[in-house]
Amino acid sequence: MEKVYERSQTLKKNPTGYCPGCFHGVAMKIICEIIDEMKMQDNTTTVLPIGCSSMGCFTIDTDMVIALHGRAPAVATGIKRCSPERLVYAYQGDGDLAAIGFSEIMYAANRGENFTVIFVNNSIYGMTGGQMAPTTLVGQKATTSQKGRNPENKEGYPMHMSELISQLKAPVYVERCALNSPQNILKAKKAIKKGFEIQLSGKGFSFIELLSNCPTNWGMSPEETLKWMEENTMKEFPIGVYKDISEEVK
Ligand SMILES: Cc1ncc(C[n+]2csc(CCOP(=O)(O)OP(=O)(O)O)c2C)c(N)n1
Ligand code: SF4
Ligand SMILES: [Mg+2]
Repeated sequence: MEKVYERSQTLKKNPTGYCPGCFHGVAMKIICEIIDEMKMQDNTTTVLPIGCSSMGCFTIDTDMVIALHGRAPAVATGIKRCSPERLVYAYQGDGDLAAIGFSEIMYAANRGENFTVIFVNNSIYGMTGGQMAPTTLVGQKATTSQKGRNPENKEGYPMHMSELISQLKAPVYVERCALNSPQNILKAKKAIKKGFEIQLSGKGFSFIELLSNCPTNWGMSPEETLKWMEENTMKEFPIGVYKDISEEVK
């Protein structure tokens, strides 16, 4: 049999709203491929947040809700509890999830809600023009920290969401992946699919962090972001499985 590389059915035919070289488009493409492979297009609800993620409404062709800033886990909780047979996932940026929505994500994870969160960490507020996020690296420049994030200036340190969530008892599966190379994109695809499968077998909360880029607000070409991610982001945020109790949970 001949293998054909086709456009995913769940991927809308519109141009995306993303800047050239932005990995939001890559993340959404692999999510759409997984939904196709699992034959779940008609039974999936995507919960988008505020941020560049919200432009997923031009890209992902499933049922969809755009939640208020940070509130995607609360909205996903309601949808999943009312429709337990649906595949429900929240797709959130780092400003959305780790700043304004910190409480929502921690409590949804701690309750062990049976849905999946895909956390796109580009270490900056992309949509609003490059302000410092909780995940901004020490020394990384942002419009609100023009000399670079400085903990000595009471700007704090990067927050590690996968590590924090994996300390809780209820979450079943927590993995951090990166979108900076074809190998890592394939690993990310495997991780998201595993999270979705855990959810569909009723086992509980899964959280997949995707290290991403923002060429526009990092002030780099897409190629330069690849090197920068490898030398900086991935050193601060090591990729790997932080928790997996999916074999033990009934
Ligand atoms: C209640 C509220 N506060 C602030 C904003 C402004 N705002 C829109 S997007 C955003 C940050 C998004 O950053 P992130 O979640 O990292 O997403 P990215 O765009 O980087 O993917 C902010 C602060 C808003 N829309 N609503
Ligand atoms: S502003 Fe950044 S995160 Fe948003 S679409 Fe452009 S490159 Fe992507
Ligand atoms: Mg961001």
